[in-house]
Amino acid sequence: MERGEIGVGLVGYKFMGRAHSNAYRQVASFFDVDPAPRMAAICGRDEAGVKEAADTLGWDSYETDYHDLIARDDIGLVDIVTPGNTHREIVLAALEAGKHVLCEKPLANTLPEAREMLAAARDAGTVNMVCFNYRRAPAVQLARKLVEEGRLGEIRHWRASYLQDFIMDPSFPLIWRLQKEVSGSGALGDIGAHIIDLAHFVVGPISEVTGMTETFVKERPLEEASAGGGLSASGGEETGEVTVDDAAAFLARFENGAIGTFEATRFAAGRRNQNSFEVNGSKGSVAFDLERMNELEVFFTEDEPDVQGFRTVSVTEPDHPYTGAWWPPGHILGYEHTFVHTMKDLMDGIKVGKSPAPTFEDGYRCQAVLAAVEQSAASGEWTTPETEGI
Ligand code: SOE
Repeated sequence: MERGEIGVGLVGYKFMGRAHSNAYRQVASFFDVDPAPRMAAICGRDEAGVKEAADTLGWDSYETDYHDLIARDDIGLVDIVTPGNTHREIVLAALEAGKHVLCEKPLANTLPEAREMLAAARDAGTVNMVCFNYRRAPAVQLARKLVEEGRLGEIRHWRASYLQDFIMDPSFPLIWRLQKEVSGSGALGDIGAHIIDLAHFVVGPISEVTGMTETFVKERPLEEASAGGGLSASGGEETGEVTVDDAAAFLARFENGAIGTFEATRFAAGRRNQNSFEVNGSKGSVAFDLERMNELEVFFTEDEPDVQGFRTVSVTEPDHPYTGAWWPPGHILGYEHTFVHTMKDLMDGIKVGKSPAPTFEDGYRCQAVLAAVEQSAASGEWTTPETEGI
């Protein structure tokens, strides 16, 4: 049967642009999606850069102004992978134009922006989704299944950390991720958002938080200075203030009575991208580690005493979500597959006109926790995430 297709316009072409482009290229080859994505145009302000990206990443054309991309009748889905300070304007324009929208995480730089974007998405009635890709690692899906089926019993603990180390060197330049007006926050909103979304996915809503943030390196070379360009009048290298957190840690209470600990840092020497969590329940535990993303550690109190202990489930059997579309058991998947799975579910959502989770409402819930952690870090008080507008 001839399957339909939907024109995709991707705004942004760096790291997430490459990950999303790869997913659009792959999804229809491995999943029976209808519509299938047609890679109509990629957009970026630097013409040389976006032209090269179009050529190397497989896009039919390119645009240098997102307004032109959104105005195109051959584009039905707009995907936003730009820095957080542009999410709101691009999403609102795409929704206004009646497009389906996928937005990278976190949804916005502030809670009011996220609330406005959620309301606009509801008014638009098109499909909306936030790219919290780690939900779609098969082992994360299994963790949620075990919790949802009650096989871990009453959930008592959620324990998560997302550890990176790429900015530990004080000479690392003041990139956009370290400027609050562009990125909204630092490790908290970038990688902390992932473990908040995973907590919502696996355990459920968070009712209150208390947290702290820290900025270890407070001044960094400006990017041009770092590239050997600008020098200050005094002959010293030009520097700028880091206006975001380098690390965040917070406690949480969940609505279901569980308690949570969260840590997000870019100063965990040796941890390149370690996103991990553990859930402890009255009947067992599960533990996930992105560095071993095809495995889930499980423990069940009901196992016979002589064989009780954590064991490793290889989550590659065909009856897990997504795995059967790829390779035989034991042939493992990678980081990029979580984006292909995201696009598969997005295409399925567009087919039936239903926004696949995580939707903009999930994105708003995450933004509310981020805002509550920042508020708590400033006040030293337990803080309840805002739910107005949900
Ligand atoms: C940088 O911290 C980053 O690219 C995040 O922005 C992504 O969401 C994460 O998947 C990998 O690291």
